[in-house]
Amino acid sequence: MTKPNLLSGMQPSAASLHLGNYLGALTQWVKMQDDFNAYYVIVDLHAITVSQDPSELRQNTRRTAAQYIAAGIDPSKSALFVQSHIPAHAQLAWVLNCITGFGEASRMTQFKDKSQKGGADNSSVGLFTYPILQAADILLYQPKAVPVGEDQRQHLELTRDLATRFNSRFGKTFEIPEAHILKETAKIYDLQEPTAKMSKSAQDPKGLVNLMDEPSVIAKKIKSAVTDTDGEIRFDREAKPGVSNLIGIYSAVTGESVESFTSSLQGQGYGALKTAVADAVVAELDPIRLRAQELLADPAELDRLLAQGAAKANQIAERTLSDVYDKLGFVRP
Ligand code: ATP
Ligand code: LTN
Repeated sequence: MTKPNLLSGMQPSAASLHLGNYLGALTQWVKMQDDFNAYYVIVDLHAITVSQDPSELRQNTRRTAAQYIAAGIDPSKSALFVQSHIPAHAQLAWVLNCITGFGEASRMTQFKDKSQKGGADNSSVGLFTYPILQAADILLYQPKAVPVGEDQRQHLELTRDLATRFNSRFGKTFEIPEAHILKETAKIYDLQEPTAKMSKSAQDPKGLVNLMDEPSVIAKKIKSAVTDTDGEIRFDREAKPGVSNLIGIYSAVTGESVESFTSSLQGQGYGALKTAVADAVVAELDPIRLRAQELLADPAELDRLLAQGAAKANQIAERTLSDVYDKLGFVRP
């Protein structure tokens, strides 16, 4: 039986993924590669919707790829590739631009947020059409499932609307993809500000555990995590966000339930809690960091793996694009 297709994407916008990206998204992508024919794309065309330093972009693209492979994305099972290697993304995006209403695109809340932060004159037209390029990323691969965080729900709705519109005007061309929204319970919070999600755009780097951090750095960050003064080890997100975040991280990393972990620590203090969490996180991340470093030490091999992913992706992307061009009435060479 052939497996259904799955596609997801990540921006190469930082030198390291953080623990939130890893526990909230990447570990689930790793699990899903057995049940789906998975396509995982590093979206460099999306990255340039805001200004990028060229040498950092090049480095971050390879570093992102290395961390995904090190964390368990298997390039022999799934296609891991770079968006700009597949011309069809930009080509289909143009077609979809021409069936998207201006008002429809103007309603995207992520654009409103991002453009407000940078000021209207600093926002590019590329940032405005970002969700339409994302729709192209998805629709080229005919996926049934698209695993994303809650913040991407609106972009997935737009993608479904565009696919439905194209299919009804020109005949069945695209699979209508389902958003597979990653669990809220997998959400990891900032260690210094435990009511805010852990995010690479955080104010204070101490709040963020990075996959590429050395063990001593990880331990130090966890040991200086903000807690509270009542001294009780108990899971309660409202009353005890800092302690609950640490318990949540432990449970997500080890698979042990919150109840069993908290009862094992009864009578002990926050020092013991932090030591247990730091040890578990280091044990989980250290092999990933070392493997990523190994991969990065051989960029030619890494580029070969990405080229192999692109070759697999290009086949289906070209097939879909060619069908789209035919249906539109383009004269074919
Ligand atoms: P930003 O700086 O824009 O907030 P980010 O670091 O939060 O970015 P994204 O690139 O938006 O990360 O997200 C990549 C993936 O990681 C998404 O699927 C998202 O849901 C997941 N993710 C990001 N942060 C967390 C978090 N703190 N907890 C759980 N999952 C997260
Ligand atoms: N916008 C997404 C990244 C992204 C994506 C995609 C996710 C680009 N193209 C296609 C899923 C499918 C983000 O910021 N997380």
